[in-house]
Amino acid sequence: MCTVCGCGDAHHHYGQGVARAHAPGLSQARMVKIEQDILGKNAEYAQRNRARFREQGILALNLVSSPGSGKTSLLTRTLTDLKGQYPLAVIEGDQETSQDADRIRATGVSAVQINTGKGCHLDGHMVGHALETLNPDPGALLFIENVGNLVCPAAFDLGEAHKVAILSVTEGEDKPIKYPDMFAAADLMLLNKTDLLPHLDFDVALCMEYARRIHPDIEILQVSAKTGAGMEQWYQWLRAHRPEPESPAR
Ligand SMILES: Nc1nc2c(ncn2[C@@H]2O[C@H](COP(=O)(O)OP(=O)(O)OP(=O)(O)O)[C@@H](O)[C@H]2O)c(=O)[nH]1
Ligand SMILES: [Mg+2]
Repeated sequence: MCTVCGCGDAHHHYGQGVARAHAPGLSQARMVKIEQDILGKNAEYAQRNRARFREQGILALNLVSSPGSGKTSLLTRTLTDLKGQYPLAVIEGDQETSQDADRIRATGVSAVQINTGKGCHLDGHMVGHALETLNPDPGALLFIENVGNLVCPAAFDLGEAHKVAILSVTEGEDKPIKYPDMFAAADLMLLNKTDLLPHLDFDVALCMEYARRIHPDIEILQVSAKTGAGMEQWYQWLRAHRPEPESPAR
């Protein structure tokens, strides 16, 4: 019998204790201290970024998801459709290659690629440096595509106004309850690749219920970056969340 959840099956829990994680050879107290130091420093950088966004009326969004959910595809379609309406800029995060930044630049929009190497997420310091290079225009929509990873990016504030979680229907409807931190941190979930639904057993209603179980107020839009279905609702969401020119950014 499992002593933590009482499920009666062979079930090992490593997310217990104050650190809610496990590292061989490190005590829970030591892990908490290390995490506090890292996140505290990150929070300072994120606040600097946020102040810059507020001053310049920039809507910064942190796009988070597993690898391959369609972040870059959504972005290239969005940029192509919105070009000329607003200043646009992109920061791309991947462990290696500049392929995504190249795809963004092919739309005519400026992009800076950050390669994190072994790192599994972007942080506030990296984004601050990217901003120096990118220098987005006042009033811009700034999209930050995080490293494809449904775990680590949830914990790191980049100074964004909102995290936007992209979940594609090929991943299974259970992802919000299996990776709850990401869906708790995101204000909007874009359910992508809906063009594939006729070929899958994916239960859209159940997926939305799972997401709302983790985050009751999460907004959810169904889209297809391939066909363009639902994209207009996403653009309306972007318009609605742009800061008023004279008022502080949200
Ligand atoms: N059918 C279908 N395929 C899609 C859609 N969006 C993206 N794809 C495909 O999904 C694959 C991954 O898309 P990307 O846009 O590279 O995904 P990503 O999230 O940016 O991937 P990483 O940056 O590696 O995490 C590509 O083959 C896309 O063509 C969609 O709406 N429908
Ligand atoms: Mg990508």
